[in-house]
Amino acid sequence: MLMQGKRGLVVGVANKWSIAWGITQKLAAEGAELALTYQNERMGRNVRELAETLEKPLLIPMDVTSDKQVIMTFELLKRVWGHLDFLVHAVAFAPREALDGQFVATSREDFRIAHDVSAYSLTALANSAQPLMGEGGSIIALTYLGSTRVIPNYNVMGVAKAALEASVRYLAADLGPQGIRVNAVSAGPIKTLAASGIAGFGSKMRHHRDRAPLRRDTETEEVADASLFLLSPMSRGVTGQVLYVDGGYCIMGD
Ligand code: NAD
Ligand code: 0WE
Repeated sequence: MLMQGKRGLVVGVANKWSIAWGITQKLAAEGAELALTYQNERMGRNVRELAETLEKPLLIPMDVTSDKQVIMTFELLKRVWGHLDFLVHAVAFAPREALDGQFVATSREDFRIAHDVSAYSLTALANSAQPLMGEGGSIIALTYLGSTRVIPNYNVMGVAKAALEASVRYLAADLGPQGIRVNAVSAGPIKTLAASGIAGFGSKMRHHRDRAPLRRDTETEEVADASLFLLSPMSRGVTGQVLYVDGGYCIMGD
């Protein structure tokens, strides 16, 4: 029971395939008390159904691009819990047209949206969480190798993930003196809602499976286990890091 007596917020559950849902289930199994946010009412229906399997979860609507909704979420957490131990950021979005063709053609507006949703949101959430994490806490964000390597079609999302990973380091430096750790988990490709409809995703998965030292797909459950490590006291000496959970794919040169 690694998370017994701990309370945390998970942002990014859309459905049962969501990496955030895999993390939620691990945290619940280790005794954590959980709050989940959902992007909008459409997602809310799924999330409410999934949350029926959890013990007294808090369910809160929050679009991360709305300062007002972010503030309202943390006001509610302060009122009901008064304290927060951990935060999971598992949110990414770029307009569909930006994830196709050349990165060089990215519009100003698509660049702005990708960075607002996928990168700035971590800082907004961390700043709101900070006062609730009195005696320390742990924050993680989900990222992808496209931040440091050119992955065809990942395009502006790769640039946003680079900003997200740099944000993890700056946040770790700012919040470290208060005992708050900030890390990222870089997952290999997994078939989730965010991956559906991405041209050639199947071949991306095959390419990964063929080259990764472990010669298999990345599983949500192993991403969740690494997340649990970073959220628990087991990782108390670790902050500002990107932990790759990709079967070793990122070490290969070809
Ligand atoms: P997912 O579609 O289940 O999760 C993405 C979530 O982002 C959804 O819950 C969606 O509601 C939320 N979201 C998007 N815009 C939002 C907004 N404006 N406000 C609030 N929420 C918003 O897909 P996933 O694959 O589980 O993605 C979770 C995280 O994992 C993302 O950061 C993604 O980049 C990362 N990741 C995914 C993979 C993969 O291959 N699936 C690999 C590495 C990293
Ligand atoms: O971060 C992601 C995907 C995030 C994502 C997905 C979508 C699809 C629907 C962001 N925005 C949107 N916008 C939409 O309209 N991943 C790590 C999964 C992913 O996406 C890829 C990948 C991988 C891996 C896109 C191209 C190449 C590889």
